[in-house]
Amino acid sequence: LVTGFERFGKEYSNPTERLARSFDGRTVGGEKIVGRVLPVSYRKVGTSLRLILDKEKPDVVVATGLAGGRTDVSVERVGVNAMDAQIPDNDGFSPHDAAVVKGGPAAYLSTFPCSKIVEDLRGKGVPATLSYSAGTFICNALLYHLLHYAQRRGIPKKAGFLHFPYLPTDVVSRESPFGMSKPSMSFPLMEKAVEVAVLDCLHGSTKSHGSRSQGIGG
Ligand code: PCA
Repeated sequence: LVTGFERFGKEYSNPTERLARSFDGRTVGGEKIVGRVLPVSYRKVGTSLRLILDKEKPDVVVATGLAGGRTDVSVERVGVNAMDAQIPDNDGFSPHDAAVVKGGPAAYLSTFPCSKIVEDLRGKGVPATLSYSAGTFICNALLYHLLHYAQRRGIPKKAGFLHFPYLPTDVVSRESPFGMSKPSMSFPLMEKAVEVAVLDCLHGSTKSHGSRSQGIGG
């Protein structure tokens, strides 16, 4: 499963909506991909995700979202049990000091191979870094819901989140106060990133751990 998000706030577009649509129905590493677009809503995102997971029962979930201003693909390592909105979500809701799941653990670690994904993305010419915060907006809430579900149901086996920079077309008219454009990434590079992440998840689940731990880098 590859998920993206609809447009939100003052953003011109959300490249991850396009990513989810573009991957829907594709085959990657011999596996069929389902692509779904999720609502930018604290109240709806968990339910929407659960409906998809119950129906599709995916082995792997690569969730994606826009993090305008970030310089490269952020491979998110952790989802925290906190909702603190800096802007209202698409329902006009701005929670503060709230839990994603009441009584849930403070945080979950992503179960996809974060470091390997970063290494492989760079190896394939896609700028990427490991990130230890997906923020406290909807993307983090989604990651938390996803890992919470996986922890309880055992599905998906591998799950994580990629945050993407703006598209080049969305920054050319978005000058910063210093006259510099915001960082951006082309859509084909974003597609490459999702593909690499999916492949790394699939390889990890089909090959023995022994062969993985002997991989280059580490
Ligand atoms: N980015 C936002 C929400 C939806 C999206 O694409 C976030 O980082 O939380």
